Amino acid sequence: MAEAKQAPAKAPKLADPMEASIEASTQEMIRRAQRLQIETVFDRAVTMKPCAIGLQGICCKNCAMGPCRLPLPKDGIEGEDTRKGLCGATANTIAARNFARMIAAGAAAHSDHGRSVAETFLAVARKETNDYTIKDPAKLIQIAPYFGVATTVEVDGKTMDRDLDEIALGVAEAAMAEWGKTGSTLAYLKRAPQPLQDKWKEQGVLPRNIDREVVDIMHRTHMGVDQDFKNLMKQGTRCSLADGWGGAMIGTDLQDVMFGSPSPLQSEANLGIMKEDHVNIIVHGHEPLLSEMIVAACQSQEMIDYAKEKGAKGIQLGGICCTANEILQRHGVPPAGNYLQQELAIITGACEAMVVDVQCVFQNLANVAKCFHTKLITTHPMAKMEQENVVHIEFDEHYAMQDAKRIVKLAIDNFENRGADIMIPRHKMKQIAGFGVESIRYHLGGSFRGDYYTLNDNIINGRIRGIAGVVGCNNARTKHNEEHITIIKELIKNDVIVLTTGCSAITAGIHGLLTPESAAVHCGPGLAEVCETVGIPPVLHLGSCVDNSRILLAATEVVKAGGLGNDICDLPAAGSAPEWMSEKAIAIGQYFVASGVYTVFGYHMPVDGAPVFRDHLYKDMEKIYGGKWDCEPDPIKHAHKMIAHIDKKRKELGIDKARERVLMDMADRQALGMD
Ligand code: BF8
Repeated sequence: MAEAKQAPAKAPKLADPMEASIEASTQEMIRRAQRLQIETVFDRAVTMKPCAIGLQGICCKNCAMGPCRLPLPKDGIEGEDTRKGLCGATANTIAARNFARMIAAGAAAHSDHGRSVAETFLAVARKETNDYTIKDPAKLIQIAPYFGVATTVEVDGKTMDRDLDEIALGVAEAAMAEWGKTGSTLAYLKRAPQPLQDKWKEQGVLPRNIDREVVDIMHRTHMGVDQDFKNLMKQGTRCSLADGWGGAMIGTDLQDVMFGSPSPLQSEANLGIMKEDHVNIIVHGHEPLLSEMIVAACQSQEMIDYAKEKGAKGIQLGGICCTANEILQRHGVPPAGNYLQQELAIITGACEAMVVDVQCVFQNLANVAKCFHTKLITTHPMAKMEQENVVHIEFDEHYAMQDAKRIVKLAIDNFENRGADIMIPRHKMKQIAGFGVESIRYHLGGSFRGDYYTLNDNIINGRIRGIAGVVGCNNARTKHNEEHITIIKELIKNDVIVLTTGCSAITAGIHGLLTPESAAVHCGPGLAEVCETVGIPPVLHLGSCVDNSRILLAATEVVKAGGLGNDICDLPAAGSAPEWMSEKAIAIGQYFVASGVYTVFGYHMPVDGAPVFRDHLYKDMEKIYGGKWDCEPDPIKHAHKMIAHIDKKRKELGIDKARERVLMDMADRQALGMD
């Protein structure tokens, strides 16, 4: 019998670099990866398509009778929606259960990060570690009252400052209790504007403790429990608030107490920050407990000398993802890239070590690292990798500096193993980062009429049309960075000041939007004037994703400063996550919505297969909390939906006319006899 002819092996489909990203160094590195036959996320996004039913949120795999898939009929639904899973679960129930589970996972990720920070702070307060200290005592004193910890004592009828160590211990113990306390609700909820707190109380969504709200979702989404999409979302809301006004906010604050509150500083961003003649160490992940120590270790004379001994000119530290934002905002360490650039940092061939902890870390890093000398080091007990080339060095905060030096030394020792074929893209941009509630107060505050008076005044007089939070991930299903940049540029062109965090902030830095000079190039006349006068960029980098809590508090400060309503939902403000991909983004989106913010996601929302549930998020939420969800993949339309909302709020506040006056040119004013 003749042998069957074998069809020639098909070459795998590869990503087109120009279609995959708008960013030059990313395009260059995708090309290099393809030349070296190293597969990246961009190629996988071409060869593997997402599941259409999962994409719409209507696949239930919560029991072994399923997975039950409830596709929408091609021509839509006429009359009654009769779709059911084996148990009878409707599309609304299934989509709401899936959505709530995303919130639970996102809240768990942020809040468990917050817990690690609180545990370390407790160790500091108990003097069990010398490696961490209290760097911002003012912040400690500021937050203590929310935890019921007194900051003064009465001695002989006189009020005296209380001992800082006692305050620290009180705050640490009270903060730790937030994860499991009984009989009350979360301490930080009282930081929100009173009308918002009243709404939450009326709706019965005040979180009891952080862990309970996550467990509650896992229970009620188990087979055969909550089968009412509105009730499921009520708990989804409660859990999201336990994240934004709970675990994430505590994480941010205690990080500021231990590592210092950020203040504006200059740095750079993009893969071009790596240096050919230096030992390059990339830290990637989220919790700054280890990365803070790695920064200190890299700056130590002992390690610098050791690197020189090994033939390098020094040590270049860079970050990826939110770890990058943490060490950028406090130390000026430059980000090497955002979420979709993690593999590319290794593909330079010049990365001696990539050190990862938790969240947003690709397992494929191990496969990429195998092609080079790069040591991929996992450090967290809950985040290991199965591949054999991965080194696990478990980080213990009680021996923090010792562990950090061990890791840095490993990277330095690896310098001599670097191959000859390296390619570091030249691209990098200058940026100003490190903004926060306090620095906005400093730059845009006023001495007489309230903390955020200058900001409010400029919103009221129309120079600043409104405020937008543009945050979140990259997603390989969208063109890398394109949506972030198009939306941000469209907003600032229309005089909307942008607050940014997470990978969106790194993106803004990479594309040169985090400099004061960019205001003259990209902003409308009103925002450009304000930025030039106070010397700030039109896009303010507020940190990592847990630092979205800073946006909530900044919005609260704007409410407090007066003239723009009584609640966050009254503000001419909107939120956006243009290229979201993570469950954390859904948790963040829901706590923004429940705090009164109109929140638009790009790409898609996993609710399209359940139109009634979708309407609950896109319409009903506004009647309950003042904020609502929306989705718009087209970036220009996306920005204009946000602007339309801002204009609607300006009208409701009666300040829409002021803006028309401000944007008139001299001739218009003269025609009206105004000048
Ligand atoms: O928490 S923005 S890709 S790095 S999830 Fe992840 Fe998304 Fe980046 Fe930070 Ni946030």
